[in-house]
Amino acid sequence: MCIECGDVQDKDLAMIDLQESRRVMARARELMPGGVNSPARAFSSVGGDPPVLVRGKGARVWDADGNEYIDWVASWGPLILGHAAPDVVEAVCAAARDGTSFGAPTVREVRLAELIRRTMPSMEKMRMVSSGTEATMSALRLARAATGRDEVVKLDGCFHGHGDSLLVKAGSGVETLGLPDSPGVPTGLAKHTLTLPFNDLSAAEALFRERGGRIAAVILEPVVGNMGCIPPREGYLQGLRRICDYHGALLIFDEVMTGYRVALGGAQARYGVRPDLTTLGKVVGGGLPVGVYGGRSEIMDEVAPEGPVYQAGTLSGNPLAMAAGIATLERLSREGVYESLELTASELEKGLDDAIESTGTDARIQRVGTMLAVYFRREPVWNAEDARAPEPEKFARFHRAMLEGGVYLPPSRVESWFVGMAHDEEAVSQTVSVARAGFEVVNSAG
Ligand code: KE4
Repeated sequence: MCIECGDVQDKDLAMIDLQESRRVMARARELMPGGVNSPARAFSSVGGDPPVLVRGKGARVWDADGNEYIDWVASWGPLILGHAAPDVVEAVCAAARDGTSFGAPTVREVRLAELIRRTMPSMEKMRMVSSGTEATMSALRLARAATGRDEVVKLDGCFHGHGDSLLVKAGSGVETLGLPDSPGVPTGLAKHTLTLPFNDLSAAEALFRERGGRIAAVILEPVVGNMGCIPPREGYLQGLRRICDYHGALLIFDEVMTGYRVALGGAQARYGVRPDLTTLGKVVGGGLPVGVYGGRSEIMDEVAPEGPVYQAGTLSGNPLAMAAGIATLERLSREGVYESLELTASELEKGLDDAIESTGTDARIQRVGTMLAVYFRREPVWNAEDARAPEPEKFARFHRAMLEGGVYLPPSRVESWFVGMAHDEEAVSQTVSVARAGFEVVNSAG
C-alpha cells in the first residue's frame, strides 16, 4: 500500500512484466521487514512493487524479469564509475585472492587513507568504518568528547544514517515514510539534538546566542541530497564556520553523499570551507561497505587507542572494500574526469529543463555537480519546507512513468539522482525523452 501517493499501484505499470520480481518480493516480505534491507528501497512513497535487480553493467541494470533500465540511483551514490566497473571488479578479485579479511593493519587501508587525505586535506587523520551511519555516529561521539558538551545541532531534512542522536527531523527514508522521528530513541538522548532550518543563518545565530556554550557540534550535509538537491545559499557555510568558531563548537560536514560527487574534494573544496570533522561513505567504498570519519589531528588523536574515545569494528578497513575504494579514487583522480562528469550532468539538466518547458510542467531541476533532483514546483527549493511543499502524488506518477519507460530513479521525491562516468549520450537522451512523456503523465493527471 502506498503511504503517500494514494493509489498509484501496479495497474499503472501496464508495459512492464514484473512477475518474477513480485514472486521474489512476496518471499522477501516473509523474511525481512517490508521485504527489504533498507526502507528507502521499498517503493513505499511511489507505490507498487520494486523491481528485484539481478545485474548491473555500466549505466544499466536488469531485473529478475529481464527488464532493462538506465540507472540514476547508482546504489544511492557509490557507483560513480558505473556498475561492475572493470577497475573495481579486478581490484576486489585480486584482494579476495589474498584473503578477504584479517582484523589487522593492512597496506590497502593506508593507501586509501593517503588518497582521501590528498583529496580532502582537512582530514589530517581518519578512521575507516563500515557505513556512513557508523561514521556520523562516531563523529558525534568524538565531538562531544572533544568539547565536553552534550548538545548537537542538525539541520531539518538532513539525513546522517540511523544513529540514535541523528534520527530527529531526518530526511531520506525517514522523510519518505513520513515518520516525524523514530520510536525507540530515548527522549533523554533526543533532547540533546537541536534542529535548525537549512540555509537560515539568523536562526543559527539565535540558537547559538541562547545555547552556544552547550553545543558540541553542528552536523550537516553541505549540499542536502536527502531532500533532493538543495545547495547552500551564498555565504551560508562560511557563516556556520564563523558561528562555530565563535562559540567553540565543531563544524562537521557529512560528505557521505557529497564527497567526490560535487567535486573531487567534496563540498569543502567546492565552497572553500574547512570543517573540523568530515564523514565519508558511498563513493569512497566504490560500492563496498565503507564509511570514514576524520579531521584535525588533535581531535582525531582523542580516538582509541591514541585517546579515550572508544570506537571499533571487526571489518573496519576490510581489504576488499579498501581495494574498491582505491580503484575508484585512483580513477577519479585522473585528468579530465570531473570535466567529463560535469558535461554529462549539465546535458541531463538541460534536457530535463527543456522537457519541463516544452510540456509546460510546474517543475524544476536543481543540480550540484553529479547530484540532481526534480521538484514539482517552479520556485527554488532552499530548505526542507520548500522540498515538502509539492504533493507526493506528482512525483509518484512521474516515477512510475519513468520506470515504465525503462528509467530507474530513486523511489522518493526527496532523494538525489546520481550521474556517473558510465552515463553516455544515449543514456541522457533516452532519459530525457522518457521524462518528456513522464511530465505529460503528471500534467494529464492534473
Ligand atoms: P549508510 O549508513 O547508509 O552507509 O550512510 C548513511 C548516510 C549518512 N549520511 C548521508 C548524507 C547519507 O545520505 C547517508 C545514506 N543515504 C541514504 C540515501 N539518501 C542511503 C540509502 C538507504 O538508506 O538505503
